[in-house]
Amino acid sequence: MQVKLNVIVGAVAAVLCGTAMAQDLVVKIGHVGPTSGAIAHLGKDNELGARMAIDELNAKGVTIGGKKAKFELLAEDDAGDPKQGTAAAQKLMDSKVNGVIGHLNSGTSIPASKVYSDAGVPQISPSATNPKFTRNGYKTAFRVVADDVHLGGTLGKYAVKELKGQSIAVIDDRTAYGQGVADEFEKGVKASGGKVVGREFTNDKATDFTAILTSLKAKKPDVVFFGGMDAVAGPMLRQMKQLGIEAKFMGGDGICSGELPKLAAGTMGDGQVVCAEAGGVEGESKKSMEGFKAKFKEKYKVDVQIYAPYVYDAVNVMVAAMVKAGSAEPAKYLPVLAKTDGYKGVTGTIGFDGKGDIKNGALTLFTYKGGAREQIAVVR
Ligand code: ABU
Repeated sequence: MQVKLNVIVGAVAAVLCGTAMAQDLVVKIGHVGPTSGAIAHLGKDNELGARMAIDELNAKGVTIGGKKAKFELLAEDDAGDPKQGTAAAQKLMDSKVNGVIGHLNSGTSIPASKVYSDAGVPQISPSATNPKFTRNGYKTAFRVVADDVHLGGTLGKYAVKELKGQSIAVIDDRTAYGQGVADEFEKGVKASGGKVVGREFTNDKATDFTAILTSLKAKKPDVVFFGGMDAVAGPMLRQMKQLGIEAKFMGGDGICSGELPKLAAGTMGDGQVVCAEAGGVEGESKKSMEGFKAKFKEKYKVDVQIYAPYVYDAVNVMVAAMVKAGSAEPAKYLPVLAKTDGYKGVTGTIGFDGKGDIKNGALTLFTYKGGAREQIAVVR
């Protein structure tokens, strides 16, 4: 009799369990960044930020519209290349992802945003700062960082007012980000009464800057601003040292990585480099950011480069909108995501304006001492 009862209880449990499993909701989150190429260290940093968020959400257990959600990460590599970025976006659309976090670069995020918009799938970039990303009228494009108008303008003002730059040189890598942030920097310098003595450009794969640095050296710059990424900034710093250019070196978030001192091969002077992260790390968010970095290091045995915390927040903001909407269907949670306001993330408080930009975006200025990044100030 007892044996019979056990069999029945077991069978009922199995049916119930099977029913529950059948009711689980699989939520696919796409992630795209350059996990190959010169800035693969940044792309991998981003991907790990997404994995961390997904692992935690699955461990915690999240219910969306009464169903237990199981989150899956579909990670794609765009190598920082606009064409590969668009192909990766299309691949994610074919895989029917519920939302996308990425891309890392403005040059890939902007063309990919059309693909996501056409499919009606929300995209949150953790790092694309070119203003155009949210100016194409696509309701699906969001970012959790301040843009280059803020970034470049603030750094331009800082170069004149704080670093007391008298003759400022500007170089950019001709990417959507690099050229855009350098243009905004130049405007910021001029608006603050400073003088730009030279403007040169390179590209995002260049390794030899002798010609442009030699040309700028003749203009005796006391500040050199570079619009581009750390993989180019590092060798540029090395060659500045070889050519005897003692100027301060500035850049936006793209150079503000943990890897920069290694890429510059120890040629950076203490306090020589000033860069800015496109988020505000102060007060409560400083503590949560530090907590995130410690957790990240413990889990992955590597330090955060730049954007992993922004990716982590972007995933969580997207999932919070799904929970609130009671649906992971893009058309249903998109209007809720657009109304995000007051979300407390590890990078600060996140809310979106009508364009999909972060409200009250802040910047954190850093320098490097002894090969380590050191915070200078938070600017709103
Ligand atoms: N924001 C710097 C790196 C990413 C980009 O905007 O291209």
